Amino acid sequence: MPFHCLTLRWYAAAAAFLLLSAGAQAAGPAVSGAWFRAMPAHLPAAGYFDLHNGSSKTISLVGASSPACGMLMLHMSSRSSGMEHMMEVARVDVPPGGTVGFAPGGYHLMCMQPTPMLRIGGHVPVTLQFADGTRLSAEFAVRRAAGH
Ligand SMILES: [Cu+2]
Repeated sequence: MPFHCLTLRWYAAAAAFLLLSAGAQAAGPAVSGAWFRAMPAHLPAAGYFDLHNGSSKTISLVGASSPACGMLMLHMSSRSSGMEHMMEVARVDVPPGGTVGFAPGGYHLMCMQPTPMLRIGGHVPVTLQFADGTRLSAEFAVRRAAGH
């Protein structure tokens, strides 16, 4: 009986360790609801998504790239005197366990020179770069300006 008990205990410890490992892998940055608003005539297209930080440290988004965009910038929209302005931002911080929404009127990605890959109804890959060197790839749906 002692041997049997020890064996069971070992299996329980191994199972707990495997669960912890799987949890650690999933606890990085995560992207959801990602899409580009395609504009006519290859005008710059804004990209929207939710960025979740599943880790216990603040993460900082510092850049993005996509083969569907000549250049992909981090932008912030703001309103002043009735006009919407956009400016480039160097980094967007997401607190531990938090989510930052990239949405119309606020943070967004800006696809400066859309290539023919950016087709309405399709998907394009985007790579997000973080300050700690982490990279995260995500698929962005491409929708017409109305958002569907
Ligand atoms: Cu913009």
